[in-house]
Amino acid sequence: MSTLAVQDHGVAQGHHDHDHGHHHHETFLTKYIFSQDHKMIAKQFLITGIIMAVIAMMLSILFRIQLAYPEKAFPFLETLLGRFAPGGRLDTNFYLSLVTIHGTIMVFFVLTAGLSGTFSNLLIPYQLGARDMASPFMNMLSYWLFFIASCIMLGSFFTEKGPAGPGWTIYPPLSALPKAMPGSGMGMTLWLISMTLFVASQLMGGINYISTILNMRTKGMDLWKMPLTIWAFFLTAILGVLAFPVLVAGVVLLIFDRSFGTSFYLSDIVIQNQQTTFEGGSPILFQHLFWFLGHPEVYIVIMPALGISSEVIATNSRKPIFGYHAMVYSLIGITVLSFIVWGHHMFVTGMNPFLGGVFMITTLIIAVPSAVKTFNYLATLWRGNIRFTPAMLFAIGLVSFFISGGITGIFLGNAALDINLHDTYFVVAHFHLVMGSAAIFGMLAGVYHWFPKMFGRMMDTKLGYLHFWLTFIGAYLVFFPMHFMGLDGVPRRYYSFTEIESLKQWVSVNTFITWAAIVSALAQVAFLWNFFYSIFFGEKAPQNPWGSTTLEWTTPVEHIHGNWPGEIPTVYRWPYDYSKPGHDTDFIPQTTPFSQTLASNLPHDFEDNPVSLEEHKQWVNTQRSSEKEVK
Ligand code: HEM
Ligand SMILES: [Cu+2]
Repeated sequence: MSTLAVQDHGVAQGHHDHDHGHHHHETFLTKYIFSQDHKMIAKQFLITGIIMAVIAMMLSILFRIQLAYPEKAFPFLETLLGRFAPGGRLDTNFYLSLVTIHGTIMVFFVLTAGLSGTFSNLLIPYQLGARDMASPFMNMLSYWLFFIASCIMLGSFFTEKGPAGPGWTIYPPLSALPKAMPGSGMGMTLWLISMTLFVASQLMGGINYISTILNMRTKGMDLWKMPLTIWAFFLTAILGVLAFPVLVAGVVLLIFDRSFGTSFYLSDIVIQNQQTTFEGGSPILFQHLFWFLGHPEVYIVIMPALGISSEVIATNSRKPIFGYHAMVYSLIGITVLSFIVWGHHMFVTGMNPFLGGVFMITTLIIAVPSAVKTFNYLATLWRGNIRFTPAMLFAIGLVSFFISGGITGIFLGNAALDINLHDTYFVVAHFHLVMGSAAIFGMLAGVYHWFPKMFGRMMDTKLGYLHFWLTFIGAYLVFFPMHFMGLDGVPRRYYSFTEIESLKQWVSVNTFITWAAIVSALAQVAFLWNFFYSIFFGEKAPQNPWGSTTLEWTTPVEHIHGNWPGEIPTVYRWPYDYSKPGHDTDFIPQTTPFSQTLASNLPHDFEDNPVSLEEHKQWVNTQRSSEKEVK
């Protein structure tokens, strides 16, 4: 089967594997630090991601204080931040740096690396029946590049003028002219270095995921038997591998403009009455390159979360996922379409209206597969035998945010409306619901669901409920009012808008939002406590706590090298055989052969096996007639 055996790792891949060739002498360093084991790398991504999320959240609280009390001084801010908050008020430029680093960390370091890195690493080998990634060594390298990139990004806080300030989209000219603002100097340079390493890490991860999925599936695991999580990670990896290099290309040209006097993005700029030497470049070129990554990026963030929620919702509704094939095709549709919609971020750049029209149509079309997915979630929940585990609540929360944030996307996709709403808080509200909240909820659903698999222990359910309700209500209280501010024209990225008379009335709403944000931030303490406490002291987990059908729950609770002690199990059926009448448990694992029970939800499972398809049909008929007799 697999030609891509993991030779460098000493693990025989495939189903006829013998005892491992040699033993590994594991030291602390090879086990916890430079581990090449996908399960350990998943934990490394998760814990780094959680730390970055806490930092980014605290940054948002800092700038929210400024928005809530625009004229007030808080001495503790000066104690905390020193020269960045002279007299207890945030420095204006530092405010922009905070917004920039908050956005950068959340989008890239938490939701791209933290979410995708954790669950792709954990689940791809587990759910496909592989002993590890195609290249465990490259996998390790991918984590360490990510780690170094994180350190450099955070390190920029210790430069003289502070971190990058042009926003997470780093538009020129602010990003291209080192003298433009304090955040255009050293901090900007570190941002560019950090992101280049970050992209290298993403490419190593992505190529590994793709080749593992294509080459290392166990016997019987054809593409149509893969769980939807794997489909989502697969398509996400393809998106990343195709889109991220374009960002690097854009960044390299930006470095040339900054340091070597080229004019890719700049032309005819006068600084303090002095004509610069730039001519002929265009900042719009940068926007094209940026958003060619930037738009797929929002799907890189949301697709793994959607995959995770499919899994969690089907398991906890005890029902076969509704429309499995439709779910896969809509993921494929989103993947393809997301490359031809980037221009909707540039409606106000003066693009030719015909071109704007094209981007508008493609953007609105992408709402169709998204709506299909939403419909499938709701249909799966419909009349399910729902178990409200914390993971399930977070998955349902995702569906809620995906709907309420997605609807405003339809408004923004219309060029005529976007021209008014662009760069207002309406946009901030939209992307925080659909990307920020929905994706974070998907990640949390995944953490609660697979915690027993990762750490062999259970998390506390009551704390999980507390965490869910405070965060769910908190997120709506924070982001919902922002729509109305946006409709009234409150601009984003403004340190203080109170000089504009008509906008003063929004200060009280801002104060409300800030307090809601502080409460939601405090709610995360319940999660952090639960998470770190349960790693060491949680109740011991059973092998298959949620009654799931997928392969990862057939491995021992204690992690072992190579995942399965003996042979890798063979797969016979799709992953959503829940609640089949006539079977004594309400789930049939993928490893149960048809000779033991012929129940399957997909006739497709019997492809290449006409005999068992015939038997299956007879079996279904006997089931039906015996059901009728009972009635
Ligand atoms: C505690 C929760 C959060 C709060 C209170 C919050 C609040 C904010 C606010 C007020 C802004 C600045 C808007 C402006 O002035 O333009 C902002 C920017 C941003 N946030 Fe959040 N946010 C939170 C969580 C998240 C999450 C989970 C994400 C992940 C997607 C995220 C991504 C961003 C991005 C991309 C920006 C734009 C940065 C820029 O303009 O360059 N935020 N956030
Ligand atoms: Cu977009």
